[in-house]
Amino acid sequence: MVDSPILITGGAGFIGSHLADALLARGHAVRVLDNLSTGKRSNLALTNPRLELIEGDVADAALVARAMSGCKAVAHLAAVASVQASVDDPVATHQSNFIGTLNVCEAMREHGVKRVIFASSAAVYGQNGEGMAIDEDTPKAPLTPYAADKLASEHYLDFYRRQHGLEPAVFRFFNIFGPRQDPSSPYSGVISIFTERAQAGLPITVFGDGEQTRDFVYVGDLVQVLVQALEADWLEAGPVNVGLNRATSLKQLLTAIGEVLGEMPTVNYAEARAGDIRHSRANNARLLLRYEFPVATPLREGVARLMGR
Ligand code: NAD
Ligand code: UD2
Repeated sequence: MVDSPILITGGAGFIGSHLADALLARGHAVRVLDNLSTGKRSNLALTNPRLELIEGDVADAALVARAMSGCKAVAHLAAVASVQASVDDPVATHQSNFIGTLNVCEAMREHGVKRVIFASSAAVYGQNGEGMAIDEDTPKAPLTPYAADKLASEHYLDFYRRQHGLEPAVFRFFNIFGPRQDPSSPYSGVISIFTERAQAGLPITVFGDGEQTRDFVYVGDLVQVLVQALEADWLEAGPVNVGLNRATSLKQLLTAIGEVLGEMPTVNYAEARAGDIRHSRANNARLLLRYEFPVATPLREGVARLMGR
């Protein structure tokens, strides 16, 4: 019998490629649809015959339908993950970040595929709940095209759930980090930027006083949850925050990097970024109720793995 693959849109990217590795290790066949805009072939185990890469765009409805054919489930992770890119070009990023979701929903309907994981973001809360543990019922305040596209995608997935029986598992990721996260833009994840610069002996710029906090989740821990959501017999509706309910300041992050390197990196302080959120932390009660969350990888260990130590 031919094994039905799990489709991962954006599977050549940071999170998607770790999910592909985990699914292959569990014996699933995997099909990746990715336009390689930020994703890379080298992130994928392409010599594995159970892995297939389709190079193309989720904005192309016909291609998404072809990629969906014969799949047993979908992880829809493809998006322009840079908020700044959505601010600079809302029309172009809308094609990936919203039309892509709609195309996935329609293709699922056409091919009778039910289960879909969706990578939403803490960005849907905007600055609401700042300084508190943000739960899923916190009022939404999408402040950028990126956040608006994520929230609209969530609503459309819920429409397809009610109308067409789709089984969406919507996750609002807080700050995910780990190997393969692209450090090349000034708006890349702070951990990828800091570790890359520290390893190259370059100075690090902290915007603000370094006391701002984030809820950092190691990518391997996130992926264990995504795998459960793909394999579960039954899913409860409603979005789930993915965070540790743990606040880590940039200063604590720098200390962890210094410990792994054996010396403190050189740090410059600059003006805080306009609109920067000071504290972001997830109430993760729903995550812990619905999924078996692993013992969280400690920041220092995650940073060490990222730096290949
Ligand atoms: P990433 O840029 O590494 O991955 C995104 C992937 O999607 C890339 O491989 C890219 O080439 C692909 N892609 C982009 N537009 C596409 C298109 N139109 N058609 C096909 N493929 C396309 O980023 P990531 O951090 O792995 O993000 C994965 C998902 O998680 C994204 O949806 C992102 O918005 C979401 N997310 C990430 C974080 C985080 O902390 N990294 C936080 C919240 C949400
Ligand atoms: C995350 C998302 C962003 C958006 C936002 C919504 C990532 C990479 N960013 O932004 O897309 O969803 O959440 O809340 O997932 N910083 C420095 N120096 C640097 C880079 C960053 O000091 O070189 C600071 C930055 O000003 C911020 C903190 O580090 O205070 C974290 O920055 P980030 O971009 O990694 O994450 P965040 O939560 O601001």
